[in-house]
Amino acid sequence: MLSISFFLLLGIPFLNGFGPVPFTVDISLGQEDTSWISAAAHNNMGSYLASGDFNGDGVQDLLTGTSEGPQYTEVYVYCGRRTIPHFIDFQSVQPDVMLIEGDLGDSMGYSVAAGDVNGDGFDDIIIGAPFGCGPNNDCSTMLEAGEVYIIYGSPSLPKQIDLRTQNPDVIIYGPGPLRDMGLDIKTADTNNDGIEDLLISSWEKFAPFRSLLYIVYGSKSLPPVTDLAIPGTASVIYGPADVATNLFVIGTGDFNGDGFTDIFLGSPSPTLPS
Ligand SMILES: [Ca+2]
Ligand SMILES: [Ca+2]
Ligand SMILES: [Ca+2]
Ligand SMILES: [Ca+2]
Repeated sequence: MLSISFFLLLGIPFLNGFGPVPFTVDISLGQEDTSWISAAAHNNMGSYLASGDFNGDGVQDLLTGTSEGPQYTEVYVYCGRRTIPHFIDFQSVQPDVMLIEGDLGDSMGYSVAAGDVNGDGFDDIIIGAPFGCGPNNDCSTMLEAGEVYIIYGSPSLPKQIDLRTQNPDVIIYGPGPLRDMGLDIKTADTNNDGIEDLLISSWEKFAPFRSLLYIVYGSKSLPPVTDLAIPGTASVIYGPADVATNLFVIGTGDFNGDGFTDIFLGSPSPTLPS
């Protein structure tokens, strides 16, 4: 069975943080600090990663999706700790792992992001499901509308959340069918209010085939449901009318020194979920 692995090198307190320089690590010889293997074949685990301190213990945690699960889609949160095993097989129940499950066909976990979007000091778990079918899960009218879920960080994160039966803390719906809202998600404080905002890539997969970026502003009082079909719920940046162009945030920072975070948009042309 072909599964996808990824590898983590842990910095150690020496010169550049990794060890004596120059150094050599050969993953084919198992010299990485830890490697993780996915729960099932062909589920794209590790294609998107994000990190943040979701449980507020001062140690960074890892968030990764598996957008092509055999039965449904899954997202894993690995809560960082001082001693990480050399090998983690996600096919079995693991300590320090939180499992989030979603609807079959939604490609939940195709994108993931981390950021403190409610300003409580805990990084939040942000998950894109670009093939989600909207508020009533009606794929006959809202096919590929796209959904984004937020689960607030907390010292008491549950071991498992099943989004087929449980609501996240916040859900954002795409404004209509064929949008793939949530194709890519980044976070940055773009309006300088001290709370990180959501930068969500989307499409209009109908003439003239535009790519879009939604900015949903973080807030201490985010509503549990945001429907982007309602005008005024988000800022919108439209990309060029070009079916081949994605509008992804490829970098953020204050590049003109005015104290406000700026956004670099690019078109990395990733493979769309199928
Ligand atoms: Ca942590
Ligand atoms: Ca938070
Ligand atoms: Ca903000
Ligand atoms: Ca700026």
